[in-house]
Formats: sequence, structure tokens, C-alpha cells
Amino acid sequence: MELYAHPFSSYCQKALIALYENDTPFEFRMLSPGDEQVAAEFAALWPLKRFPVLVDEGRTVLEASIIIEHLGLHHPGPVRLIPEDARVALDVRMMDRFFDNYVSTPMQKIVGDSIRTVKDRDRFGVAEARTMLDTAYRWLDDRMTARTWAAGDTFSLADSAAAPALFYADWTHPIAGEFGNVHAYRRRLLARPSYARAVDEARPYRQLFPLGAPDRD
Ligand SMILES: N[C@@H](CCC(=O)N[C@@H](CS)C(=O)NCC(=O)O)C(=O)O
Repeated sequence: MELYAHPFSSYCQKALIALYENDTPFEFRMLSPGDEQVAAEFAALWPLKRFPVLVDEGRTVLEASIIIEHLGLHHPGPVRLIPEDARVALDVRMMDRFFDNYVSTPMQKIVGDSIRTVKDRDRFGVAEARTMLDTAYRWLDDRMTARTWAAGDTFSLADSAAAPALFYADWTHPIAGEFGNVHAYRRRLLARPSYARAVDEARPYRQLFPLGAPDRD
């Protein structure tokens, strides 16, 4: 398998967690600026140019969640990120959508806006994104009161989405101190060996963070 990705990208880290959880072998096709060969392969695979993209025996798999579903179906390992019980899996997928849509998306909005020229900035959209993050943090804090992982006691797809989402969201729009359950959950995610590895591999690229990476994590 080949993964077109960059180590500092949040959605790539989401897919890498799944690969690292089961030590699944793959070739990292690094999307680094200046590597025109990889860039051309990637653009041919997916004209929308959103990463990660997985290629498995000629099949192109788009979207981090679907890559994780694909790995669970075609390359299962001891760690199952999608529970076999379909009812439990539904809760996992619901939380996966929560982290993508209501944490990662507003985080990306704020970060993306910061690299626009001043005249192209979207103040209204950024304010909306900050409000969405505050509401999402509050809801999640309540949800995590008695949980270790997002969908219960077992690490899952939802936690693979949560780890980079909360990692970068806290850098972008800090999680308020009152949300102790979210902070504790973020710490658990950072201590998970698969995510700790992804974070370590991305350390050399921290200067890419447009808002300035804080000196922690
Ligand atoms: N819905 C996609 C989102 C992927 C995504 O937004 N990736 C970012 C990197 S974290 C990207 O491709 N950015 C490049 C761009 O926006 O041009 C997924 O779940 O994989």
C-alpha cells in the first residue's frame, strides 16, 4: 500500500494512527514541496488534492475515515478501530463525524483564514468557527465525564479522528481550563503510542503552523 500524505497534516495523522496501531506495512509517499513526481501522482489520483490518499493494489481510497474503514476490512490486525457490533460501530462513526465536522473543520477554517491576505479574510466565518469550537468543547466535556475513549472503553476510529483534531484545535483556539475532561482526554490521546509516534514524526515541521506552534505537546 502507498499513502500519499504529509506528517504534519491532521487528517494524515488520523490515518497514520490506524496504520501504526496494527503495524500495517505501507510506503509513505511524502507530499513535500518541490517533489513534483509525487505531486503529479497525487493530482492524478485525486484532482481535489485533499490528503491523505491510500492506494491499495490499484484501488484509490479517499478520506481518512474511509481509509481506516478500508484497513479494517482488508488488512485487519489485533486492534479493531471499527467495532464488530454494528450498534457500537454506529456510535463510533457518529463521534468520528463530530470530530471531523465540528472540531477539525472550524479549526481548519481559522488556520486557513490566517494565511489569506488581509483583504481576503473572512471575519464573520472565523467568529462562527470560534463559537462552534467553544460549543463543541463544552458538549465534549460533558460527553467525556465517565469515558476513557470517545465511544467508551475501547480506542476506535473516533479517537483516531479526535487525536489530531483536538491537538491542533487547542493550538488554534485554546480549550478553556474549565473543560477538564477534554484536557484529560487530549492528554490520553497524546500518550497513545500510535499518536505519540505521529506527533514525534511531525515535530520537524512545526514551523509550518501559520499561527505559531506553542512550546508544548
Ligand atoms: N475530508 C478529508 C479532509 C482532508 C483534508 O482537509 N486534508 C488537508 C490536510 S490536513 C488538505 O488536504 N489540505 C490541502 C488543501 O486544503 O489544499 C478527509 O477526511 O480526509
